[in-house]
Amino acid sequence: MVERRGQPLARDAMAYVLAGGRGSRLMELTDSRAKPAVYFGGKARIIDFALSNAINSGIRRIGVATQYKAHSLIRHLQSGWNFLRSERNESFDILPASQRISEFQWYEGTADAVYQNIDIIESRAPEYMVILAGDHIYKMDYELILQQHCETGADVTIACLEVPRMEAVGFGVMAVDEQDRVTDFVEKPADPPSVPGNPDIALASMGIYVFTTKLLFEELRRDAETPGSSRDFGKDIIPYLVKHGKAVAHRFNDSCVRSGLEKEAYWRDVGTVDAYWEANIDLTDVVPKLDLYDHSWPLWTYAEVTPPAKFVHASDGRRGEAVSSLVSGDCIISGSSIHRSLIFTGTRAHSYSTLDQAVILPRCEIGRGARLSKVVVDRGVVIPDGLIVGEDPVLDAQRFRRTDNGVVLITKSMIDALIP
Ligand code: ADQ
Ligand code: ADP
Repeated sequence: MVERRGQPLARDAMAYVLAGGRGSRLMELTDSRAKPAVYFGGKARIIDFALSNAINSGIRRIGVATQYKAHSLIRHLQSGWNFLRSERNESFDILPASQRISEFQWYEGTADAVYQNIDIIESRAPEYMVILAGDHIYKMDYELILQQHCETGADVTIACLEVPRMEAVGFGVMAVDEQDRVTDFVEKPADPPSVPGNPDIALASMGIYVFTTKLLFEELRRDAETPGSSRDFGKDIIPYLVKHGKAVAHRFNDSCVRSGLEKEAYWRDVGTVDAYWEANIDLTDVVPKLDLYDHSWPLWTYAEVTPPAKFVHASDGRRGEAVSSLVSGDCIISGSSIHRSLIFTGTRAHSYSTLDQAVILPRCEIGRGARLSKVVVDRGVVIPDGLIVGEDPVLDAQRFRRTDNGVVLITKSMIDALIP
């Protein structure tokens, strides 16, 4: 860890997690839950990464703004994240849309998701606000961005990533001077500007912003009175401050490595079925880029109390085994062969089934003799005996959701449709 100077600023900060977006490119995986509530890494949900970063950074006041299909997310937050205590000047606020300023109005944009809860934030009295997205996989020490924010006297400090220039079309992209002061900011440009000296790299906003609370509230109130504003950080608040105030870039690639959290900076959006599948399967590498076993930066989540995973022979002696795989509690792998896969809590895999590069969400059943490869199987799916997926692309695409990269997403309703 980096040596901290003086009092940690994290104790004066509130982390405010924007968790209202659907994440529609995850297709049927977000039919019934918001993207931050999607399962990830064998045990956790996507939002646990931002929340664990906040706790590990020393932040003890947290707000989560929810909107789209929030039930599963809220249940998870209430079960796992309710340990912060007001008696210790800590807080955990779940802030669904349509509750505050107007009874009927949803959050218009990300800035509105903060604006509508100004009174609740005020009651928690943080000096700094760390605005976060709830849908990214990464480790970050927010103390470092808070320190930089105070040292530079910026109005807003924006965490940024170096990305290949043409991948930057989906981000807010910034230009900076030698002191990393942001001189220009364009939200989702068709032709992203590159960094000086490297035409192939652009500086992309991670959607992580640090403000003093006072200035943030002033900006949100100004924006709320600006006709035509979409009430969004990326589209409205940040471009305004780049033009009329002082915005500074915080370089994640440097700070992630400098803080000792990863050997090489790691950040994933997992916004598509392919990216989601790949980031999960990457965890089965012998030395994965994302280390979930680092006790100095634990990934906290709500996990059911379960019996251990169990591996047994089938009655005729066929081995039940898993290699290069992550298998959670309450799984029984009986005479089934599992390779390079992630099996979440509570799955039963029956004899003569094989799983290869499979992401199996909680409480599934893999029928006898089923053969699945390159799949994502949604929670609670019962795979029929003998089902084969990953060998006939045309058939897979007819029956399930198959991506261009050949990853097959299987949900309950797709399995139901197979039964005549
Ligand atoms: P996007 O990811 O496109 O760009 P957006 O869809 O607004 O921005 O989502 C940002 C976060 O806010 C997500 O975590 C989402 O779940 C949440 N969210 C979206 N709408 C919400 C609402 N109405 N209420 C509550 N939460 C909501 C943003 C920035 C870019 C930046 C990328 C980095 O605008 O500049 O590059 O994030 O991923
Ligand atoms: P198959 O793989 O042939 O379908 P089963 O699913 O019936 O086999 O289970 C095989 C083995 O898994 C059982 O003999 C037992 O050892 C173990 N098992 C199954 N269910 C349970 C359970 N509820 N608790 C503990 N062990 C179980």
